[in-house]
Parts: sequence; C-alpha cells; structure tokens
Amino acid sequence: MSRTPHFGLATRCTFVVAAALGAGCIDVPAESKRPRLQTYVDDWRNEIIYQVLIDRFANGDVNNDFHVQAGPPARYQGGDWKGLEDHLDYIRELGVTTLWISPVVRNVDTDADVDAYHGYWAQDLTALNPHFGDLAALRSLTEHVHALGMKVVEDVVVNHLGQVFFYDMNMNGKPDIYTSGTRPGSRVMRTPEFDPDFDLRGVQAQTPLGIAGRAPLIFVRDPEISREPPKPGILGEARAYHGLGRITNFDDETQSRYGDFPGGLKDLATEVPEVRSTLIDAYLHWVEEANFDGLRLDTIKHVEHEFWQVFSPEVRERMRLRNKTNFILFGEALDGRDDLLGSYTQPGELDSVFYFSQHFRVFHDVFATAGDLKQQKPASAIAALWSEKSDHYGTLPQRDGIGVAPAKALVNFIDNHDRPRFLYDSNYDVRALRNALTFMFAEEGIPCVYYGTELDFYGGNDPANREVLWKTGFPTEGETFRHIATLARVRKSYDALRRGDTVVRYASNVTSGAPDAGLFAFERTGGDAGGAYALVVVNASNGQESSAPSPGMPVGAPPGTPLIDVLEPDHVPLVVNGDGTLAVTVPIQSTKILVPADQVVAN
Ligand SMILES: [Ca+2]
Ligand SMILES: [Ca+2]
Ligand SMILES: [Ca+2]
Repeated sequence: MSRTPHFGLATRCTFVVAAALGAGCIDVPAESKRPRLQTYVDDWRNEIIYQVLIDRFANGDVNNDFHVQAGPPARYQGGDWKGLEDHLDYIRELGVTTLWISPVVRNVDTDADVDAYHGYWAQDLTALNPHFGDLAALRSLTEHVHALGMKVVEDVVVNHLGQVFFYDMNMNGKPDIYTSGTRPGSRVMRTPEFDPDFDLRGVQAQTPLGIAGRAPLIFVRDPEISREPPKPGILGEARAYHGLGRITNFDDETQSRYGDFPGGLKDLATEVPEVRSTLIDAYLHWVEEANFDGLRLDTIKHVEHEFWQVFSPEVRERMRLRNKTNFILFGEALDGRDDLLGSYTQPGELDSVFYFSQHFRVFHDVFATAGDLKQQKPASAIAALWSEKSDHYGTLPQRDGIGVAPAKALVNFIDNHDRPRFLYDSNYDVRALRNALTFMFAEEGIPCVYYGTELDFYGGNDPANREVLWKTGFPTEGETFRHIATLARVRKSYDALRRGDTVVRYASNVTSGAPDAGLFAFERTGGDAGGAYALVVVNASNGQESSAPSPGMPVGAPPGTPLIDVLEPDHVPLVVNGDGTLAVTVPIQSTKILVPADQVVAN
C-alpha cells in the first residue's frame, strides 16, 4: 500500500491546494464572516467516521491550557481543535473520512474533582468551549478538513445541561448538603442539593414544620469554574427544566424521560416550545458558523419522541435553505433493545442511530468473548439480530434527509467513550479486535472508529478509556493502524461493501466442537450497488480454522465464478462449484472478503 507522505503545518497549505482546491491557500473566514455553507457528502455510507475526544487527541495550543492537570484522566489534558487540525495527515493516512468531535460549547468546567474535558456539561450554548479554542480555530479546522475531502459532525446534547443550578431543599439560599431525619430515632439522610434523588412531585423543600413544596431552583454564579446561569434566553429560567431530581431507576420510563442525568445534569423541559426552538437555534448557529456536516445527538432516549418529530424536520428545512442538503442526524441511545433504537428512526425522526444492540450482541457476545467459550455466543446470534433490522428500523429515507433508509445506514461501532475499549473487554485479544474491525468495515451501514483503536488502546471504563493520544507520537506503522487503513481502502474500492444489500449465507450455531464453529457468511450485492458483489466469510472462533460442511455453502455468485480475497489478493481464487456452493476454509479469527475476479480493482 502506498504511504501518504507526512506534511507539516508549514507545507500543508501547498499540499491542500494541489490536492483539493487548485488555487490559493485555504481561506478561513474571519471572525466576522460566516463560511459559505455547502454539502460535502454524496452518500453517507461512503463515509468512515472517526470519533475524537478533543481534549485527548492533540494539544496544538498551550495558550488555552488553563485548569489543565496533566496525568489524571478525569482532568483536562489540554487537547484542542488546533491539535486536531495539525494532525489531519495522521487521520488521512488511517483512511477515515468524517470526524465526530466532542461537543463544542462552553461547559461547567469542573464538579467534585472531575472536569468537563469530555464536553457534555453544557452551560452556555452561545459560547464556544475556550479550552478547545476560539471560533477562528474551529473554522480553520472545518475548512482544512473540507479541503481534504473530509467532513465534521457536531455533537449536540438537548436532554440536559451541566450542574447549573441546585435545589435549595433547606431554603437557606446556599448550595449545601441537606440533612434530614435528625429527630431522635430517625435515620439521618444527607442529600447534596446539586444532585437529589428523583421525586415526581418535584424535589421537595423541608422546613422544621415539614415538607414545604417544591424546592427553589437556584442558578449559581461561580465564574472561576464557568458555573454561571445558562444561556441563551429561557435556558436561564427555572421553567426550562423539569426539576425532578436525578434518575434512580432507568427502567422507569417517567424517571428516564424527566429525571436529571446522573452527575446532577439538569434535565431540560424539551416539551416546551420555547426550549425546543432555543436549542435548535443555538446548535444550528454553530453549524452556520463552522460549516458542520451533520449532528450527532446525545442521550436521545431521555427525550420524548415528539421532540425529535419537531426537531428533525425543522433542522433539515433550515439546513436545506442554507444549501446544506444530505445533513445527517444520528442519535445515541445507550440501550441494547433493538426495537427501542429503531423507534427513533421511524418517519419524521432521525436518519440513523448508533447500532448499540450490535455492540452488545455481536461485538461483545461473538467477537470480544472469543477467548471464553462459556461466554461466547455462536455466529447465529448475528443473523438473529440482523433479521430484525427491517422490522425495527425505518425502511424509508427520511424526507429531505440523507437519501438512505435508516435500516441501511446504521452507525456501526465496536466501542466508544462510554464503553470499555474492545481490547479491555476481550482481555487484550488483538486478533479478535482486527477481526471485528474487518466485519464492521464489510457490513451494511456506516463504520465508526473510536480514536486510539488504531493504536491498540485498551482502557477500561470511563475515564480510563479516554487516553491521551498525543503521547504516542502519532505512529502509523502499527499492525492495527495498517489494518484499518487497508480496510478503509478496500471499503472505498468496492461499491458492494458500501451500498450493497445484505443476504446472510451461513451462520454457525456453535462456537466449538464442529468443523463450522464460529463461521458466518454474508453477501453484499444488489440494492444501490447493482451487480457489484462481495461475499464476506468470517471465522469468529479462536480455537480452529472453520469450514462449511461439504460441498460448501450456497452462494449467490454463479457457478464457475472465481472469487478473490481482496485482503489476500495473492491467494489462489476460490471457484463457485457447479451446484452453486462454495468450499471455503477460514483461518482462526479472520475474515475473507471475496470479490469476483472480474470486479477486483488494482490499488
Ligand atoms: Ca491546548
Ligand atoms: Ca441550601
Ligand atoms: Ca429528559
């Protein structure tokens, strides 16, 4: 494979000109001038998303390193937008095409010795997070990304803001730890007024005479940690919040929808029209200022469906009027229930969601557990999950959306910032990781790689899974890095892998004790890929090479077709038998991507 030459800051301008523009240097609009919006995406299934936690990727500007404590993973480490821009060569070499960056707006900086380095504790939606840079730095990043043919997605939270107010339960006007039950014989309860438990009546105040009705919500001014009354407009008023306290039972629908998110993150009254319009205006403002290409939507299952039914068409309409078509809306519901995930992709709602059910039932149950036969599920679990796709997810493209049905554009991911990394989960099984990556790049949908996967990062639960990347020196020679680069190149080369429909051809029921243990095969063909064809044969077993029973597995390619494994193009082609079956043996924990010889492209 050809290696992309490194190009430093000083020469990037020239390089970008040659590659993408043909004239002049990158024109980053000045503070006063909004960028000219346009659509940079043809088909979102052609994209490969790379998730970046800005604070952890690269530190390009030490001037914004206030409150940084190098080392502790729950503290700001100093990464910023400039750092990401400085390392686009690394990202290009990896082959990913769309950057999903952590939220850009100003946060409450810190709480209980944990910092908002992740960006999910919004305080002021009208201001950018000064830890990550200013508007010029953000615009410069997106302009440079676009010039390289890549895209950037804005990460947006509408469910809650950070810890911007406290519930004054003892009505003393101060945030403190409210103590109750101090009478003789009663149990003493200590409740932090920033984070009391859920109460459907609203968090209650107490006086010596008893319950005194709803505790006042008091917004706090502590500029030192950027804890100030929220902006804009109604977000600074109590009526913009549910004020019911923190969710204690996620299985309770009412709590899940109206409670504060753990950490005392204040739940917005998303059913109030003025709150809705304020959120839309505030987040689209940054799209218009920085030319983002889509929105990644946080915690969607904690917001009522009616919100998404208003939000989605309105965002699309606003973007269409600004010449931004194909503007993707994809959401995060951290939940294994496939039908629940799919409910957000029904007509009028989102273009896509993270395929969390697959994260649990395939990447964990089938791939990451390969080293533990008691835990590992057979490949038939993949077929079972996929068989429900068209029942659970939208099968029609959203109106004025991305032009692809949600069921065909789910965001596939192995792990992310809210989950232990795959290598941690799999007891450092690097072969399983690379096999899972091959599967993800060959399946239907949009692949999404969490930063650091390419460098075999192995952090466990949050915040250990949010490692500082720049300490590695951005090496590109490692085996997993090269593997992802190869997979990205292969996916870009074969229309079948990006746009073909899916037919499962084989799914073993066992994980051991039979010649076909761990074997799973699916075709990608038809649909928007026309006659393009690929047969993907996976062996998830780490104990044996596996084969379908003689004479082979039935396939859709005609008898006599020679099939070449594009990951091992020097191997002898496999030829489809006269009866339409294919004899194929796959080594331990590996995958073949078989393409008809006359469709193989040289690269
Ligand atoms: Ca910095
Ligand atoms: Ca108080
Ligand atoms: Ca909510």
